[in-house]
Amino acid sequence: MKEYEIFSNLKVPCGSKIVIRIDGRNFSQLSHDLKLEKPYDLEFVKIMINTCHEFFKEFSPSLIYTFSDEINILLNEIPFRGRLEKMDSIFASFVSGTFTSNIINNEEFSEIIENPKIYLKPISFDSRVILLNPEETVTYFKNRQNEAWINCLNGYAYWTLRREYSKDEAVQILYKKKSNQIHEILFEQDINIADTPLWQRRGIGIYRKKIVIHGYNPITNENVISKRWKPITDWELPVFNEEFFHLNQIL
Ligand SMILES: Nc1nc2c(ncn2[C@@H]2O[C@H](COP(=O)(O)OP(=O)(O)OP(=O)(O)O)[C@@H](O)[C@H]2O)c(=O)[nH]1
Ligand SMILES: [Mg+2]
Repeated sequence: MKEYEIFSNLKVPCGSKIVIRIDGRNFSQLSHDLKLEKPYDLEFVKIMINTCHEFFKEFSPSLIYTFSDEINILLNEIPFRGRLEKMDSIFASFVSGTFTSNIINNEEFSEIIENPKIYLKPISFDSRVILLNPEETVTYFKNRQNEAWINCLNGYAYWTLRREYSKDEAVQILYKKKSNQIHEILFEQDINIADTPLWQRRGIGIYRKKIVIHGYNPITNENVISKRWKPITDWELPVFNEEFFHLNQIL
C-alpha cells in the first residue's frame, strides 16, 4: 500500500536553508483558560523558552527566535533526509509534548490544572517549513521581529483599552489605526511603549555564544580557562541585521 502514501516523498532540496515556524493552536483560548497575565505573562514566556531549549538540545539548530505563541527555528542542516511530513509532524509534536509537560508541572498553573471542574483541551502547535535562499534568511527574521513589535504595540493598546471598554469597543477604536495613532492612545493612558522590557518589543533569541569556563587541572595543579559554544537565552536582542547573524556565527 506504499503507493498510497503519496506525500511521503515530498522533500526539501539538500543544501537549502530552512526555517520551521511553529505556532500554538488556538492559544487565545488557552491564554484565557490558564488566566495568563495580559498582554505578557512571564511564566508562559519562560515555558516557551524552556521548550525552545529542549528543541535546541535535540535538533541543534543555529537560531531559535520566539515571541507570543510562535517559534522560528533556523536549521542549517536538513534533518530526516529532507522529508517534509517527518519534519512537520515530529517538530510540532515535540514542541506540543514539551510545552504540555512544562505547563502541567508548573506550580503557577497547578490550581487550574488540578481543578476537576476545569477541562483544559489538549495543547497543540502547527508547523510549517519555509525554504529560504541564504540572502533571504536575515530578511525573514527581520520580518518576524517586526511582527513581534506590531504584536507588542497592539497587545498593550488592546488590553489598556479593555480597562475601560468592552471587547467590541476596543477592537473598534483600534480598527485601521496606524502605529503613531496607537502610540498616542497609549500616551493618553500614561503608557510609553519605549519603557516596556526589550524582550516584549523585540522577541527572544536562543543561540550559541562562546562562554569562558574556569576549571582546574588536578594533574598540573593549575587553574585553566577554556571556551565553549553554549546555547544562551538573549532577552535583549538587537534589531536583527546582517552583523548579528555573522558575529554569532549563525549563518
Ligand atoms: N495573555 C497572554 N496571552 C498570550 C501571551 N502570549 C500569547 N498569547 C495568546 O496567544 C495568541 C497568539 O495569537 P495567534 O497565534 O494569532 O492566535 P491563536 O488563538 O493561537 O490562533 P491560531 O494560531 O490561528 O490557532 C494571542 O492572541 C494571545 O491571546 C501572553 O504572554 N499572555
Ligand atoms: Mg497561535
